[in-house]
Amino acid sequence: MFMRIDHIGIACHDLEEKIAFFSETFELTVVAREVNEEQGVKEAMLHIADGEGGGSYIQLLEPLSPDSPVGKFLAKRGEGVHHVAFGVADVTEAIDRIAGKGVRVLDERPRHGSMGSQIAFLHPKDVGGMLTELVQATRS
Ligand code: MC0
Repeated sequence: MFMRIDHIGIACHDLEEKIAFFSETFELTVVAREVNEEQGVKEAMLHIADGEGGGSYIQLLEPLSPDSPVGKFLAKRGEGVHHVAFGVADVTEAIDRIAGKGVRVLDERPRHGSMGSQIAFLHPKDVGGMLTELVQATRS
């Protein structure tokens, strides 16, 4: 079902500061920046490599407000890995297959994600404590 790790999402207080750190330290290039109001984040994608069905990235996330998912996460746990996102060929099909196995899917229908992707989240409590995201990348 999973084709690759699409991205690791990292929660931070200061997006510009973390972009400078990750791009300079690991020599990564920022390929996209976006504000996603629905998800309550300002974010940047740093490209690592290309794989089957899309690339893999580090995603840096700054909350738009304290009561957003990333804002709440930062208040509770501080900066760090917020979620792991796996690339799938068809996110709607993956949602159905995973929900059928009893895992809570937080998005019944795909939502808009980075770089035109279609995404859905799985409840961390049903996935060993890891907030898990499914990503169907944009077809080029
Ligand atoms: C919360 N919990 C987590 C967690 N967030 N565990 C692991 N990783 C996380 N990121 C745990 C809490 O510690 C708590 O456990 C329990 O889940 C309930 O959390 P809560 O703080 O009470 O918050 P809720 O229940 O209101 O919301 C948690 C939930 C929510 C995961 C359902 O954050 C959500 O719907 N997330 C999906 C959307 C999202 O995260 N969007 C931002 C990234 P205890 O044991 O303390 O009870 S958007 C994005 O990344 C897009 C742009 C993209 O990739 O393209």
